[in-house]
Amino acid sequence: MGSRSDWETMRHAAETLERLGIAHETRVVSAHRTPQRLYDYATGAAPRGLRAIIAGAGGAAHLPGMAAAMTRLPVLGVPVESHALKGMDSLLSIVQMPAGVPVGTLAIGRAGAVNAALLAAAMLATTDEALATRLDTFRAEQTASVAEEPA
Ligand code: RP5
Repeated sequence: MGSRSDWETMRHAAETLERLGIAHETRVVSAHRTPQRLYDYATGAAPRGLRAIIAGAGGAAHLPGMAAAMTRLPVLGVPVESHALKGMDSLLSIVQMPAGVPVGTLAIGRAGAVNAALLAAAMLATTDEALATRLDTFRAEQTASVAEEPA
């Protein structure tokens, strides 16, 4: 994530990965304030054995796109809700990548953070049967938890 202030949103991605038993790490890496840290993180991600990157940022949210430019790993971008523009700035900054360097962009805020984790899980599950089973269980439990009446 681009800032510690993004954690309130991005913790939902971490919690979802935790629930699915997916090993992960959480880091603050700012495209603007710590560009060398971003370079080191993105270029080192694949050699270290990471399989995907979930990048959350707000405002002029360059983090996901810059990370994607420096790694062949799939990058999932989460637009963090900003105060001034409610995350529309974050969303448009992340989603409008020019052809050639994709960022899989999720919804603004908590829903995007949760779904980034679930999408990463779905990708990893294509080559991990145990994870596929855990993901199926998660989906079944979610379905079972939906009430038929509002109250
Ligand atoms: C972005 O600027 C971060 O991703 C964060 O969403 C936003 C504000 O950062 P702080 O000023 O709260 O550190 O780079």
